[in-house]
Amino acid sequence: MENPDVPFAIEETSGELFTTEVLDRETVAIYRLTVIGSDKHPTQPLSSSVIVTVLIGDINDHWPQFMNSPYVAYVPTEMAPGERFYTCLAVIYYILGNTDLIRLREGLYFDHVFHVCYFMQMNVDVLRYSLSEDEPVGTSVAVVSAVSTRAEPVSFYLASGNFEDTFHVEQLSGVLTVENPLDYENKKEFTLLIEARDSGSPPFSSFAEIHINISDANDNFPQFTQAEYQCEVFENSPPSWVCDVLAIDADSDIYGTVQYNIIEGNTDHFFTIDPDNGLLSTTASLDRENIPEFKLIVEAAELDNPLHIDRATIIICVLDRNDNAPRFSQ
Ligand SMILES: [Ca+2]
Ligand SMILES: [Ca+2]
Ligand SMILES: [Ca+2]
Ligand SMILES: [Ca+2]
Repeated sequence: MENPDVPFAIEETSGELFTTEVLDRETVAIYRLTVIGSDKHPTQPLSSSVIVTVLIGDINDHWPQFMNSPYVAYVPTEMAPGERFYTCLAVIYYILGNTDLIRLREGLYFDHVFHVCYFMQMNVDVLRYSLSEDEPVGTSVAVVSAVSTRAEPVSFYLASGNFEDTFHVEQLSGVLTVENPLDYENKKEFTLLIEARDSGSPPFSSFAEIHINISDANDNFPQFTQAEYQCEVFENSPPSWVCDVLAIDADSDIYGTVQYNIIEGNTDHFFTIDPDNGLLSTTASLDRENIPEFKLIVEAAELDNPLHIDRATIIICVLDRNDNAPRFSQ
Protein backbone atom coordinates (compact mmCIF):
# COMPACT_ATOMS: atom_id res chain seq x y z
CA MET A 1 0.00 0.00 0.00
CA GLU A 2 1.40 3.42 -0.96
CA ASN A 3 -0.25 5.60 1.72
CA PRO A 4 1.79 5.46 4.94
CA ASP A 5 -0.35 7.70 7.25
CA VAL A 6 -3.72 6.04 6.95
CA PRO A 7 -5.41 3.91 9.63
CA PHE A 8 -5.35 0.87 7.34
CA ALA A 9 -2.95 -2.00 6.61
CA ILE A 10 -2.99 -4.82 4.06
CA GLU A 11 -2.19 -8.50 4.52
CA GLU A 12 0.62 -9.11 1.99
CA THR A 13 -0.37 -12.44 0.49
CA SER A 14 -4.17 -12.51 0.87
CA GLY A 15 -4.63 -8.79 0.05
CA GLU A 16 -7.06 -8.42 2.96
CA LEU A 17 -7.42 -4.77 3.97
CA PHE A 18 -8.04 -4.06 7.67
CA THR A 19 -8.21 -1.03 10.01
CA THR A 20 -5.41 -0.26 12.48
CA GLU A 21 -7.16 2.49 14.50
CA VAL A 22 -10.64 3.56 15.59
CA LEU A 23 -12.21 5.62 12.78
CA ASP A 24 -14.11 8.87 13.24
CA ARG A 25 -16.37 9.90 10.41
CA GLU A 26 -16.58 13.50 11.67
CA THR A 27 -12.77 13.80 11.34
CA VAL A 28 -12.15 11.98 8.02
CA ALA A 29 -15.15 10.73 6.04
CA ILE A 30 -13.35 9.32 3.00
CA TYR A 31 -9.96 7.67 2.33
CA ARG A 32 -8.37 6.96 -1.08
CA LEU A 33 -5.75 4.21 -0.88
CA THR A 34 -3.36 3.08 -3.61
CA VAL A 35 -2.86 -0.67 -3.37
CA ILE A 36 0.06 -2.18 -5.33
CA GLY A 37 0.18 -5.86 -6.29
CA SER A 38 3.53 -7.30 -7.42
CA ASP A 39 4.89 -10.81 -8.17
CA LYS A 40 8.03 -12.32 -6.64
CA HIS A 41 10.05 -12.77 -9.84
CA PRO A 42 13.73 -12.60 -8.75
CA THR A 43 15.00 -10.37 -11.59
CA GLN A 44 11.99 -8.86 -13.41
CA PRO A 45 9.09 -8.44 -10.94
CA LEU A 46 5.87 -7.09 -12.45
CA SER A 47 3.35 -4.96 -10.59
CA SER A 48 0.14 -2.98 -11.03
CA SER A 49 -1.85 -0.70 -8.75
CA VAL A 50 -5.46 0.08 -8.00
CA ILE A 51 -7.18 2.92 -6.14
CA VAL A 52 -9.39 1.75 -3.27
CA THR A 53 -11.91 4.30 -1.98
CA VAL A 54 -13.06 3.76 1.62
CA LEU A 55 -16.22 5.60 2.69
CA ILE A 56 -16.71 5.78 6.46
CA GLY A 57 -20.31 5.11 7.47
CA ASP A 58 -22.02 7.32 10.06
CA ILE A 59 -23.34 6.26 13.43
CA ASN A 60 -25.20 8.49 15.90
CA ASP A 61 -22.24 9.31 18.18
CA HIS A 62 -23.12 12.97 18.93
CA TRP A 63 -25.59 13.93 21.59
CA PRO A 64 -27.68 17.09 22.13
CA GLN A 65 -25.59 20.01 23.40
CA PHE A 66 -26.96 22.72 25.67
CA MET A 67 -25.89 26.19 24.54
CA ASN A 68 -24.38 28.58 27.11
CA SER A 69 -24.62 26.04 29.93
CA PRO A 70 -24.70 26.01 32.92
CA TYR A 71 -28.27 27.24 33.25
CA VAL A 72 -29.47 28.14 36.72
CA ALA A 73 -33.12 28.84 37.40
CA TYR A 74 -34.64 30.87 40.19
CA VAL A 75 -38.03 29.38 41.17
CA PRO A 76 -40.44 31.64 43.07
CA THR A 77 -42.07 29.76 45.98
CA GLU A 78 -45.61 31.01 45.20
CA MET A 79 -45.80 29.59 41.67
CA ALA A 80 -48.88 27.68 40.58
CA PRO A 81 -48.51 24.04 39.48
CA GLY A 82 -47.68 23.72 35.78
CA GLU A 83 -46.56 27.32 35.38
CA ARG A 84 -43.47 27.79 33.24
CA PHE A 85 -40.66 29.26 35.32
CA TYR A 86 -37.66 28.89 33.05
CA THR A 87 -36.80 27.77 29.60
CA CYS A 88 -33.67 26.65 27.91
CA LEU A 89 -32.30 25.95 24.47
CA ALA A 90 -30.49 22.91 23.21
CA VAL A 91 -29.34 21.85 19.78
CA ILE A 92 -28.69 18.42 18.43
CA TYR A 93 -26.41 17.88 15.51
CA TYR A 94 -25.21 15.03 13.41
CA ILE A 95 -23.68 14.99 9.99
CA LEU A 96 -25.43 13.17 7.17
CA GLY A 97 -23.34 14.31 4.25
CA ASN A 98 -21.06 17.07 3.12
CA THR A 99 -23.87 19.23 1.77
CA ASP A 100 -26.31 21.59 3.46
CA LEU A 101 -24.22 21.97 6.60
CA ILE A 102 -24.25 25.17 8.62
CA ARG A 103 -20.74 26.00 9.75
CA LEU A 104 -21.02 27.45 13.27
CA ARG A 105 -17.41 27.60 14.33
CA GLU A 106 -14.08 26.05 13.38
CA GLY A 107 -14.49 22.32 12.90
CA LEU A 108 -18.09 22.19 14.07
CA TYR A 109 -20.95 21.73 11.61
CA PHE A 110 -24.64 21.68 12.35
CA ASP A 111 -27.30 20.42 10.01
CA HIS A 112 -30.13 19.78 12.46
CA VAL A 113 -31.09 22.41 15.01
CA PHE A 114 -34.05 21.77 17.28
CA HIS A 115 -35.30 24.60 19.44
CA VAL A 116 -36.36 22.79 22.56
CA CYS A 117 -37.70 25.77 24.50
CA TYR A 118 -37.18 29.51 25.08
CA PHE A 119 -35.75 31.61 27.94
CA MET A 120 -34.74 35.14 28.97
CA GLN A 121 -31.53 35.15 27.01
CA MET A 122 -28.53 36.87 28.57
CA ASN A 123 -25.67 38.32 26.63
CA VAL A 124 -22.29 38.78 28.30
CA ASP A 125 -19.80 41.04 26.58
CA VAL A 126 -16.55 40.42 28.47
CA LEU A 127 -14.17 43.35 28.00
CA ARG A 128 -11.35 41.94 30.17
CA TYR A 129 -10.88 38.22 30.85
CA SER A 130 -7.65 38.97 32.67
CA LEU A 131 -6.90 41.88 35.00
CA SER A 132 -3.60 42.86 36.53
CA GLU A 133 -3.86 43.22 40.30
CA ASP A 134 -2.82 46.87 39.97
CA GLU A 135 -5.82 47.77 37.77
CA PRO A 136 -7.56 50.70 39.45
CA VAL A 137 -10.94 50.56 41.14
CA GLY A 138 -13.60 51.50 38.58
CA THR A 139 -12.09 49.50 35.67
CA SER A 140 -14.86 48.09 33.44
CA VAL A 141 -14.73 44.32 33.09
CA ALA A 142 -17.90 43.25 31.27
CA VAL A 143 -21.32 44.40 30.13
CA VAL A 144 -24.26 42.08 30.73
CA SER A 145 -27.57 42.48 28.95
CA ALA A 146 -30.82 40.52 28.81
CA VAL A 147 -34.14 40.77 27.01
CA SER A 148 -37.35 39.81 28.74
CA THR A 149 -40.45 39.14 26.67
CA ARG A 150 -42.39 38.95 29.93
CA ALA A 151 -41.64 42.09 32.00
CA GLU A 152 -39.05 44.76 31.20
CA PRO A 153 -36.87 46.30 32.54
CA VAL A 154 -34.38 43.65 33.54
CA SER A 155 -32.07 44.38 36.49
CA PHE A 156 -28.72 42.76 37.27
CA TYR A 157 -27.18 41.47 40.48
CA LEU A 158 -24.03 39.62 41.51
CA ALA A 159 -25.49 36.36 42.78
CA SER A 160 -22.30 34.60 43.90
CA GLY A 161 -18.52 34.47 43.63
CA ASN A 162 -17.98 38.12 44.55
CA PHE A 163 -15.23 37.47 47.12
CA GLU A 164 -14.76 40.46 49.47
CA ASP A 165 -17.05 42.63 47.28
CA THR A 166 -14.28 42.92 44.69
CA PHE A 167 -16.71 43.58 41.81
CA HIS A 168 -19.91 45.53 41.31
CA VAL A 169 -22.60 45.24 38.65
CA GLU A 170 -24.64 48.30 37.88
CA GLN A 171 -28.26 47.30 38.40
CA LEU A 172 -29.78 48.72 35.22
CA SER A 173 -26.89 49.08 32.77
CA GLY A 174 -25.35 45.66 33.61
CA VAL A 175 -21.83 47.15 33.58
CA LEU A 176 -19.46 45.09 35.72
CA THR A 177 -16.60 47.05 37.29
CA VAL A 178 -13.81 46.60 39.83
CA GLU A 179 -15.23 47.82 43.17
CA ASN A 180 -12.33 47.14 45.57
CA PRO A 181 -8.55 46.78 45.01
CA LEU A 182 -7.49 43.47 43.45
CA ASP A 183 -4.80 41.38 45.15
CA TYR A 184 -3.23 38.49 43.23
CA GLU A 185 -1.62 37.21 46.45
CA ASN A 186 -5.06 36.90 48.00
CA LYS A 187 -7.24 35.71 45.08
CA LYS A 188 -6.05 34.71 41.61
CA GLU A 189 -9.37 34.08 39.85
CA PHE A 190 -13.06 34.79 40.16
CA THR A 191 -16.10 32.95 38.87
CA LEU A 192 -18.96 35.41 39.12
CA LEU A 193 -22.58 34.38 38.74
CA ILE A 194 -24.63 37.29 37.44
CA GLU A 195 -28.38 37.29 37.83
CA ALA A 196 -30.70 39.01 35.37
CA ARG A 197 -34.10 39.52 37.00
CA ASP A 198 -37.20 40.68 35.13
CA SER A 199 -39.80 43.07 36.58
CA GLY A 200 -42.66 40.58 36.74
CA SER A 201 -44.45 39.52 39.89
CA PRO A 202 -42.99 37.24 40.99
CA PRO A 203 -39.75 38.12 39.20
CA PHE A 204 -38.10 35.49 36.98
CA SER A 205 -34.33 35.24 36.73
CA SER A 206 -31.65 33.95 34.40
CA PHE A 207 -28.00 33.57 35.34
CA ALA A 208 -24.72 33.85 33.48
CA GLU A 209 -21.21 32.96 34.61
CA ILE A 210 -18.13 35.12 34.05
CA HIS A 211 -14.62 33.87 34.72
CA ILE A 212 -11.92 36.47 35.42
CA ASN A 213 -8.21 35.78 35.96
CA ILE A 214 -6.05 38.13 38.02
CA SER A 215 -2.40 38.48 37.00
CA ASP A 216 0.52 39.36 39.24
CA ALA A 217 2.18 42.77 39.63
CA ASN A 218 5.38 43.46 41.57
CA ASP A 219 3.77 44.95 44.67
CA ASN A 220 5.62 43.13 47.48
CA PHE A 221 9.12 43.66 48.91
CA PRO A 222 11.45 40.88 50.12
CA GLN A 223 11.25 40.36 53.89
CA PHE A 224 13.76 38.47 56.05
CA THR A 225 12.13 35.91 58.34
CA GLN A 226 14.11 37.40 61.28
CA ALA A 227 15.64 40.83 61.86
CA GLU A 228 18.64 39.15 63.53
CA TYR A 229 20.07 35.63 63.08
CA GLN A 230 22.36 34.06 65.71
CA CYS A 231 24.89 31.54 64.38
CA GLU A 232 27.87 29.64 65.79
CA VAL A 233 30.99 28.20 64.26
CA PHE A 234 33.99 26.39 65.82
CA GLU A 235 37.36 28.00 65.44
CA ASN A 236 40.09 26.11 63.53
CA SER A 237 37.51 24.46 61.20
CA PRO A 238 38.07 24.18 57.44
CA PRO A 239 35.79 26.43 55.29
CA SER A 240 32.25 25.18 55.86
CA TRP A 241 28.53 26.03 56.13
CA VAL A 242 27.63 28.25 59.10
CA CYS A 243 23.89 28.89 58.85
CA ASP A 244 21.27 30.12 56.37
CA VAL A 245 19.04 33.12 56.19
CA LEU A 246 15.77 33.49 54.27
CA ALA A 247 13.93 36.43 52.77
CA ILE A 248 10.45 35.91 51.32
CA ASP A 249 8.84 38.00 48.59
CA ALA A 250 5.14 37.18 48.19
CA ASP A 251 5.12 37.91 44.44
CA SER A 252 5.51 35.14 41.86
CA ASP A 253 8.39 34.26 39.52
CA ILE A 254 10.83 37.10 38.75
CA TYR A 255 8.82 39.56 40.89
CA GLY A 256 9.48 37.38 43.93
CA THR A 257 13.04 36.15 43.25
CA VAL A 258 15.64 37.60 45.65
CA GLN A 259 19.44 37.65 45.69
CA TYR A 260 21.50 37.75 48.90
CA ASN A 261 24.61 39.80 49.53
CA ILE A 262 26.81 40.67 52.56
CA ILE A 263 27.08 44.44 52.67
CA GLU A 264 28.82 45.11 56.00
CA GLY A 265 31.05 43.49 58.66
CA ASN A 266 32.80 40.88 56.53
CA THR A 267 36.29 41.36 58.06
CA ASP A 268 39.03 39.80 55.89
CA HIS A 269 36.27 38.24 53.72
CA PHE A 270 35.97 35.37 56.20
CA PHE A 271 32.35 34.78 55.07
CA THR A 272 30.52 34.22 51.82
CA ILE A 273 26.77 33.99 51.14
CA ASP A 274 25.17 32.06 48.27
CA PRO A 275 23.28 34.76 46.35
CA ASP A 276 20.50 32.38 45.34
CA ASN A 277 19.67 30.53 48.55
CA GLY A 278 21.15 32.57 51.46
CA LEU A 279 23.56 29.85 52.68
CA LEU A 280 26.34 31.46 54.76
CA SER A 281 29.77 29.76 54.84
CA THR A 282 33.29 30.52 56.05
CA THR A 283 36.06 30.94 53.49
CA ALA A 284 38.92 30.24 55.95
CA SER A 285 39.63 28.85 59.41
CA LEU A 286 38.75 31.29 62.24
CA ASP A 287 40.66 32.03 65.42
CA ARG A 288 38.51 32.80 68.48
CA GLU A 289 41.43 34.31 70.34
CA ASN A 290 41.77 36.82 67.46
CA ILE A 291 38.09 37.65 66.67
CA PRO A 292 35.47 35.99 68.93
CA GLU A 293 32.35 37.41 67.23
CA PHE A 294 31.32 38.79 63.82
CA LYS A 295 28.37 40.99 63.02
CA LEU A 296 27.33 40.88 59.35
CA ILE A 297 24.68 42.96 57.64
CA VAL A 298 23.04 41.03 54.77
CA GLU A 299 20.74 42.33 52.11
CA ALA A 300 18.04 40.59 50.04
CA ALA A 301 17.30 42.45 46.80
CA GLU A 302 14.77 41.60 44.10
CA LEU A 303 16.05 40.49 40.71
CA ASP A 304 13.29 42.46 38.98
CA ASN A 305 13.65 45.66 41.00
CA PRO A 306 16.94 46.16 42.93
CA LEU A 307 15.29 48.99 44.87
CA HIS A 308 13.03 46.42 46.54
CA ILE A 309 15.33 45.31 49.40
CA ASP A 310 15.38 44.16 53.02
CA ARG A 311 18.28 43.90 55.45
CA ALA A 312 19.06 41.66 58.43
CA THR A 313 21.90 41.18 60.91
CA ILE A 314 23.80 37.90 61.39
CA ILE A 315 25.73 37.52 64.66
CA ILE A 316 28.35 34.77 64.39
CA CYS A 317 29.83 33.53 67.62
CA VAL A 318 33.19 31.74 67.18
CA LEU A 319 33.28 28.75 69.55
CA ASP A 320 36.41 27.94 71.48
CA ARG A 321 38.70 24.93 71.07
CA ASN A 322 41.46 24.07 73.44
CA ASP A 323 44.22 25.25 71.13
CA ASN A 324 46.47 27.20 73.49
CA ALA A 325 48.92 25.27 75.68
CA PRO A 326 49.44 26.63 79.22
CA ARG A 327 52.43 28.90 79.53
CA PHE A 328 54.33 29.97 82.62
CA SER A 329 54.10 33.71 83.06
CA GLN A 330 57.60 33.81 84.47
CA1 LIG B 1 -0.83 42.16 45.83
CA1 LIG C 1 1.95 40.76 43.39
CA1 LIG D 1 8.36 41.62 44.72
CA1 LIG E 1 41.03 28.56 71.72
